[in-house]
Amino acid sequence: MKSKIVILCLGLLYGSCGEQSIREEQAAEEKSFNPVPGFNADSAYAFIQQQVDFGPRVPNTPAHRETGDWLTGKLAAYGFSVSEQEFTARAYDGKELQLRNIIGSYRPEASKRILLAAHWDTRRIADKDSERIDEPIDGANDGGSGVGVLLEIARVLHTDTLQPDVGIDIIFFDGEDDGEPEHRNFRDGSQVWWCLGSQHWSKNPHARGYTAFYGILVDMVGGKNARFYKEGYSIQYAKNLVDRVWNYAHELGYGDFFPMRKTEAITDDHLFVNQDANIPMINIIEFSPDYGFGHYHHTHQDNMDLIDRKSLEVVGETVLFTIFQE
Ligand code: AHN
Ligand code: ZN
Repeated sequence: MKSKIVILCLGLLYGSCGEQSIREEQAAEEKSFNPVPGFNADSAYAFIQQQVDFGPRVPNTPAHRETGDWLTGKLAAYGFSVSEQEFTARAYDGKELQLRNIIGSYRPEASKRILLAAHWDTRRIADKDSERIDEPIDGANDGGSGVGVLLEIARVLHTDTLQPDVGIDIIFFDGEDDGEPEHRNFRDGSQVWWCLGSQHWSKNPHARGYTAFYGILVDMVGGKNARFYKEGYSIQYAKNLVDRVWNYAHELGYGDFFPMRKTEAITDDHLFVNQDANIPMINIIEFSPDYGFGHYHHTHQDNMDLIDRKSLEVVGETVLFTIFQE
């Protein structure tokens, strides 16, 4: 058992005296947490910059292939056992996409496992922009940020002497962001065209009988002044985990970023992991109950100017904290 950090909440003790003080001392909340290594937001930021520098990570392009090779190399360099899932999937417009899920396992022998995931592909169109709507976006936040945070967690696990008591799997899902365009007549509602990589993996996991204790998906976690509300499917499938993670964020002083408020259910990779792989998975995503996705969403404003190290830090530290408490 590793040593614990004890935070004694002194607030309740102030003003106590006489015979009351013993009862109040007992009532004082004593919280004990495992120590957690530091998360370097500059490093996470640099991982996003490197992805953006490859160019838009649109399936069937050289930038997509090169980024995929780079991601497998990074996970391997950080001591993860890497497996890849290559497959073709059809897009809403009939296009055949060559897709690639990238899975890294840390301490593959550990039976209790936590799954961390993000999508690594970016959208081939800027359909919510007013100009250059047929051109692909940088996807610094939508695609880049989740991967950046998880690569930094991988680096920390490799580098730090503090180690979690669980095995960690990191999955970079492909083909999340090629769903049907907005404001174009689109009829075929027979299937979900988003999340093609997680739909494939959830029905065909990389290892027979693979399961995890739970999962955390991160999507659009680098935007300046981002707010992460309790997303609908996360509450439906893994309410206790949502509450635990949000409470941890508040313990860490990041309450402003993690409001104790629900937002609607978002079709994202975690839905298929919950439904088809039967692993309870939550989504940390920027989606407001008041105005929905951020102004930058699926526009050319989703570039490095949007990315704020503070948002990366609050999410990275909260996720690291969570896995170190297991
Ligand atoms: C919907 O727009 C309903 N789902 C896609 C979620 C998403 C897009 N995440 C990132 N880009
Ligand atoms: Zn998107």
